[in-house]
Amino acid sequence: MDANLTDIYQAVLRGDMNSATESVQIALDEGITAEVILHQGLIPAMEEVGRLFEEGEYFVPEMLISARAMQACLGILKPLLIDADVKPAGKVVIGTVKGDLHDIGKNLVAMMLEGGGFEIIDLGTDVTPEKYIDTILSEEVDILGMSALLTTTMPNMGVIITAISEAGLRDKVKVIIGGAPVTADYADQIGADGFAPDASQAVSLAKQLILG
Ligand code: B1M
Repeated sequence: MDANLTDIYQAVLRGDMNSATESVQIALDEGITAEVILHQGLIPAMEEVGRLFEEGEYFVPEMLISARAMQACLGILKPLLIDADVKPAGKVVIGTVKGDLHDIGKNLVAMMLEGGGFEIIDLGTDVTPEKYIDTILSEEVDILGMSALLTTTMPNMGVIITAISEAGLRDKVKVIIGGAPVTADYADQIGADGFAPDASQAVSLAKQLILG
């Protein structure tokens, strides 16, 4: 791995926000692209944080400070991942489902969708079915995007789809879902229109659903 990417990886792993953001800036100055920094530095670091948590070496505070470091780095990369000249492809309401506070992946998906020309309404985390319904009613939404990182909150995706169906809104929006425990089979099972394993495939999926 390039030394700059190793520095970024290590800094996120340590939860050292200042060092992580400095290393990202140095990497950019040296010509490493935002995509490479994301996929070869930041995302692998968060995967390692998850592994260390599973093994009992990291606890919630360590996960939290690593997440803060990652978010700060994403703040620097955001303008570079978004192409401002793209015409609006549609409107997406996105959120992390009720009971779930993980938002790094959701933020990344929102960022890449914005980069792909979609207008984004980000409802944040711990989003209730009512909040989704209110947004579909008040905005011309084309796509409803849901993220879940916990096996315990994943079923809330199905609850939300049932709620929008009962509100008579299911035909108004395409539903896309994702998050570490989510699968294409699960998307079929709960009646979503599609699943994406990562942020760039979420953009292709959204475009395919809207533009055909
Ligand atoms: Co938590 N956590 N966490 N955590 N956390 C996981 C998810 C876990 C797998 C760690 C582990 O055990 N290995 C585990 C879940 C186990 C399970 O359910 N089977 C876990 C746990 C247990 C918990 C707590 C319960 C811990 C506790 O309190 N005892 C707790 C729950 C809190 C809650 O939500 N109610 C908790 C808390 C936290 C923090 C707050 C400390 C922090 C989150 C901070 C934040 O998000 N602001 C945190 C973190 C950082 C993680 C890990 C380490 C990293 C998650 C992450 O950001 N990944 C995670 C371990 C892991 O995932 N390996 C873990 C990077 C991100 C870019 O990837 O989110 O997968 P991801 O998103 C990807 C794709 O999934 C996809 O695209 C993204 C970009 O490529 N995608 C979509 C995501 N959403 C999509 C939506 C789409 C399409 C694609 O369409 C709309």
